[in-house]
Amino acid sequence: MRLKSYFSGTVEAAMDLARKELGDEALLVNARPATPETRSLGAFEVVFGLPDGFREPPARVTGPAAATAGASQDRLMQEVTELKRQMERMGQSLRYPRALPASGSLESAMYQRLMDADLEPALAQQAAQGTPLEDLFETCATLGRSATRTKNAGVTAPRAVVALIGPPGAGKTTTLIKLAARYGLTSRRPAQIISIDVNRIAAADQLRTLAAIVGIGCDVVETPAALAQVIEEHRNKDFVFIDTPGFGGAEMNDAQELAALLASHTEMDTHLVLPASMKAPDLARTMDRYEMFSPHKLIFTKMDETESFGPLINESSRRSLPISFLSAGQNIPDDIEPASKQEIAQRVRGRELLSLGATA
Ligand SMILES: Nc1nc2c(ncn2[C@@H]2O[C@H](COP(=O)(O)OP(=O)(O)OP(=O)(O)O)[C@@H](O)[C@H]2O)c(=O)[nH]1
Ligand SMILES: [Mg+2]
Repeated sequence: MRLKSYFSGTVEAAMDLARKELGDEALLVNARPATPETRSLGAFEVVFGLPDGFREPPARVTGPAAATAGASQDRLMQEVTELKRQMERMGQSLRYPRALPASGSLESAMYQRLMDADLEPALAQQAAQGTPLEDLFETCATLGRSATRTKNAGVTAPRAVVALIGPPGAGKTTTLIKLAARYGLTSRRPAQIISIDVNRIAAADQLRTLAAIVGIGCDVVETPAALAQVIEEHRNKDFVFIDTPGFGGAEMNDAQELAALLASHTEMDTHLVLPASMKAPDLARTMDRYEMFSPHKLIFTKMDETESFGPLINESSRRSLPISFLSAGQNIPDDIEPASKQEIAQRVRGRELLSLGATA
């Protein structure tokens, strides 16, 4: 089966366009708001699957297609990633192939509300048709890989080696201190903070100062090899928290060595820290970039700076990664909470929908 997209100002208009050109044989696999890259073609995109052997009219070369000819390798990579994402969405849509809910129905109101929360159309459709949002994603509010243990004073206890990774300014350092204070200090079990944030002296200073305030030791290392060694030196610590630098889109080459170490370390519990306030397509792209670290869990920060929480579920579902913690403010150590399915689902559904459901 091949895919073909149609763009227009409304989903209905895009569908009309597609049906006129393709007839009834083509299968609707997705309908969604256009991405920033394709928005110039229309506010909505519908994607149709064309059966093998389907003959379509000669393609018209439009703006983006023409632009692609001169695109850089980076741009090409982005397009491949976007295509991959579309294929994943198509897979979801094919598993739930019902048409969009009829307008005016409660189902349609729910669908619209969930779309407004930036939930993926395929997930919004499932939820509007009765699948609880809670069944569409995972949470796991734990620190450490459960198999890892440490021995202190003859007592064997679970050991947590936790690394926070994520884009610049996501809130990694602040979140790390909150977790160290909340889980390391209050349990009175030995903890250590390690920073591999060497390029920016000020960043290491920020962490050292915060670590001193919460009363936890802090080492600063310069290379991934040194990091591995210091983790080993602290093998008697119950908690090791590792802060890493934020790598921007153009800096991912610099991240490779660190990514390889974290991905291969058997004790490592790597949490990808992402701002909930990031635009949905940027969030998806950032997650794709950080795949090389093989993260185990997702932490969403800046929950206080957005009202659209659908992307939390989109990304957890798309990558099959559980959400571990949520941060909703700058206060250390208070503004952090273990992620709960009910809480996240309620935020995505919103209040109006709850009352709408209650009156139905
Ligand atoms: N509103 C809000 N601000 C936050 C939250 N978490 C962190 N911040 C703020 O975001 C800014 C960046 O936080 P950092 O912890 O330094 O971010 P980082 O990911 O370590 O940044 P780099 O090390 O530069 O990559 C700081 O001003 C934090 O106070 C949150 O949940 N809500
Ligand atoms: Mg930092």
